[in-house]
Amino acid sequence: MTEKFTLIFATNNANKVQEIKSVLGNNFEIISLKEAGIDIEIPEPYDTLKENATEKSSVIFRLTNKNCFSEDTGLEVEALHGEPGVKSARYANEYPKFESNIEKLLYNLKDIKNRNAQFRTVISLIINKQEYFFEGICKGKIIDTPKGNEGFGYDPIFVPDGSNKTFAEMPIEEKNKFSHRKKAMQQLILFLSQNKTNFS
Ligand code: ITT
Repeated sequence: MTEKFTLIFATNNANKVQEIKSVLGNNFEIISLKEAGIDIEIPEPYDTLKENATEKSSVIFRLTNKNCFSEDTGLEVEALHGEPGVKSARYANEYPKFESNIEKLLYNLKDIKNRNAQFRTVISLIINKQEYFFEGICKGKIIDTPKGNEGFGYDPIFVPDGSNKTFAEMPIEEKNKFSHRKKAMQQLILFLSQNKTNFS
């Protein structure tokens, strides 16, 4: 790995691309599906983050034959037995809309005192035709009223442990101090750095 190492990021979520690009060092380059000129909606039919991540990376690997990765993320709420979890994007209905997902979650948590939750990200990396997984978890609490305009998804109602602000009240650099996505990505970067002689 002498030059910049390039990976396609199999996602249609522009916020994820922005966050992941913000944690990359100089040795890596990420190309989003949009930047690669790939316009495809990949179904996420499985019951686990890991299987859905595999589905997204495998579809793009079959299409491009290039090294790539994807990630699937869920918000797991303790009092709701891990829901919305793998269904986070389409919790309220089939058509993902952040506001209605938040509304449904807050409704389901009405009068419930236990507000513990965690974001969990699973990355599937396909490199030299082999698949590797990386995971990142961020624990925190769900608040009653959305706060902040940054970020996406459930960010306005999630306060990570160690902060008194929601993710939506933080610029990306601050979210990265806590973020599930950053933790998973750091592992991927470490793995690539440690194995660089094996990959091209
Ligand atoms: P791709 O599958 O194209 O990557 P997606 O938005 O469908 O993008 P997921 O399947 O991983 O992504 O869906 C996870 C949903 O969970 C996402 O739509 C958000 O609502 C929420 N989510 C994921 N990461 C989040 C984060 O860092 N902060 C807040 N909400 C998040």
